Amino acid sequence: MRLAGLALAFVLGLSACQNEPVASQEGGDTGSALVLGFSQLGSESAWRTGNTRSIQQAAEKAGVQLMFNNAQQKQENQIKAIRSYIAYRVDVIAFAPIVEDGWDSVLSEAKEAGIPVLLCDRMIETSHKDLYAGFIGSDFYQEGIKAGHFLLKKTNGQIRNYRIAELSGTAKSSPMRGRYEGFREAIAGDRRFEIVCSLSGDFLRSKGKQRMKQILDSYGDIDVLYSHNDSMTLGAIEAMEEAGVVPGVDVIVISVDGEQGAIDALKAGKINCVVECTPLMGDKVIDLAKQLAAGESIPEMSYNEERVFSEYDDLRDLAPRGY
Ligand code: GZL
Repeated sequence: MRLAGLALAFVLGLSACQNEPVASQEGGDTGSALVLGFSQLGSESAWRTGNTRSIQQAAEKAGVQLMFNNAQQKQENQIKAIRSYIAYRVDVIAFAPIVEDGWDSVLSEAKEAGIPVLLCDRMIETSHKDLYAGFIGSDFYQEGIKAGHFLLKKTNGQIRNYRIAELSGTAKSSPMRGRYEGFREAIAGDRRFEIVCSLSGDFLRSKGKQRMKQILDSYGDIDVLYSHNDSMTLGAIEAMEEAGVVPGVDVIVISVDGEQGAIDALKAGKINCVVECTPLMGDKVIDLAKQLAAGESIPEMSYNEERVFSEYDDLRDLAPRGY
């Protein structure tokens, strides 16, 4: 049956370069192995490549046949990949939705095909909660709250104004929205703070650098940078240093993810706070997929345990981050 499904997938006109699902296990009898179709949104950051590695390694370890597709930051590629997994009749579909909207149609097709769907990393907006079985990832709103709470701690007792620049993540994505809203909630009512600009860096290091240059050129003195991910932060640090601005000293720098590069910058005093958002959820994804394949229900929302790293911590013994 699956071979026919695969042939159908090719008839659907999937271009081999972008959307052909790639089975991560060579040969062998896959009759017994759980087949998981995974649509990854891209490879835009160290976080994302760490997330992909975690899922692939967990599948390998568990003997799960993983069909994997990198959508290269395009929703239409994710939708094509999900349709190919439906045609192939995988046991479970999992994906990291690049944006919140536009999934109802393809997820209705998965439901009609009787294939359970697991949301990984990012959330979707839908009025039809029955279109997915559950979510595994982070609470982005709490990440924003944690970033704001650090800023309150860092500036405690200071009677002065603070001009804040924000580098936001991919527009219309759930991490961007949660981090945006949570941060504002945490500092609401404190009249010392003014968010003077919020520019999208799309979670990309190159755009983070470009936007920081724009901010330094166009918005005058900045006292705080709040950046939605470490990749953009590391780009922004380059821009600050090229402009003679000392990150972590002239500008309070608050970032999210916890990738090794950012922790190294934190230890070097160039970042003041890194809110952890772990990509290393592969084992949980595989466990949840196995439960779904066995016909079991799973929690609607499963959240990863995460912490905050800051200049107030002794990080000398912190284990390598793995992403
Ligand atoms: C958050 C994840 C975000 C990371 C970025 O769970 O979706 O996408 O914060 C990544 O680094 O690009």
